[in-house]
Amino acid sequence: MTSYNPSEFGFATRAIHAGQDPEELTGAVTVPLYQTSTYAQEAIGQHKGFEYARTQNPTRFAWEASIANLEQGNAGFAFGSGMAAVNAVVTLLSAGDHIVCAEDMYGGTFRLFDKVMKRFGLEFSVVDMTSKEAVEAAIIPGKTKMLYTESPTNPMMKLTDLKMLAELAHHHHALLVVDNTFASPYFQKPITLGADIVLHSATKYLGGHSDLVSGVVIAAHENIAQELRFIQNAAGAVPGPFECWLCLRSVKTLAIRMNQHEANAKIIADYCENHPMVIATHYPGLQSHPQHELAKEQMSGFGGMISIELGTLEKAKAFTNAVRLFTLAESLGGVESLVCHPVSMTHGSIPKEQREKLGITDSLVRLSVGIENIDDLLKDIAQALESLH
Ligand code: P1T
Repeated sequence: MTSYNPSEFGFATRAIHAGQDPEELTGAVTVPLYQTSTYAQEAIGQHKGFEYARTQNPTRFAWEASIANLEQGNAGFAFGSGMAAVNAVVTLLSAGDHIVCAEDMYGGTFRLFDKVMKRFGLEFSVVDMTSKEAVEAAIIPGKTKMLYTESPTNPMMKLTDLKMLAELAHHHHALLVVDNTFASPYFQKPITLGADIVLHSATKYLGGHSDLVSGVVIAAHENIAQELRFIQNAAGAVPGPFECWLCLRSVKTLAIRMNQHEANAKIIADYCENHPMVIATHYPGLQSHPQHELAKEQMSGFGGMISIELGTLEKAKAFTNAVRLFTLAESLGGVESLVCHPVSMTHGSIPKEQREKLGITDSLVRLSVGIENIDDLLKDIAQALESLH
């Protein structure tokens, strides 16, 4: 396989070529879809390195090589969903180990930790990861084996200082895990900031077209890669080859899509911030964002996700009913714009007191800004906000 070194090739070039060399047998320019569960063996113990498709699939291997390259990691591992990816990462640990995790993250991740992993003896402290003091205070030396964060967070768009967290984690011989779903590797590369493991819900920007559910984990170092490879095969939560093929197809346009998501989101965030019906606009690209400076340092762009506070549940409902181009739906990161009501949709499993402390109120709505014509999106937001008077 050709090596696409990040010091030689830019992101958009690598997104198209890394892991996606023309196939040897026919020269097919697109990686073929190996829709097979098993492989013929010439004799007992003699085969081409492919035995069974949970363990080896050439389409999946191509996608894993592609995403490892884009995140500048050692190796990538694909999973059947983002949650399967999170699950695989926490099962690197053992009963009695302690994880310090962010208080503001996808509700499903919190649910997995709180309702499933605790039953298997993993212990969690949920803290404000924007505060070094809070993270330090939660670390139990010798017992804390992982710091787990999202940045930007879902849905409050908070950032965590990834370099700071990596230093803290490594000082305590713990791993730093970063869910990079919201930024995508185009705008943020946590491994270059010290993270040991990066993961994605590939359902979002990596897939990019709201037509697949998948997940991916990238290991920074070979020793973690070996453990993840073992878990991926032993627990078996692999995606089908078609999902991997779709991801390979989609990632080729990641750079151009992310640029457009961001260009549109910046305009909409500015518009919302200056609109009298919007009480607060959460977007790292706004100067008013409390971590705008950190965003400029650790990200190369601010992404396409915005949350807005509309004041009352009635107004949130009216807004989601009034928009015509923004479809009311869970998920994010597709080419089409979506609107979501986190309290009733994606963050219902976070206890009410914790939600309210974080600002995830009944009147918060989340926008996944798509790549439609910005004039149409702005008109849609404008008419929906006007309808709230
Ligand atoms: O849905 P799935 O592919 O299993 O991914 C889970 C997941 C993990 N991490 C983050 C940051 C996520 O946002 C998600 C899924 N989130 C949604 C479905 C949502 O609408 O927020």
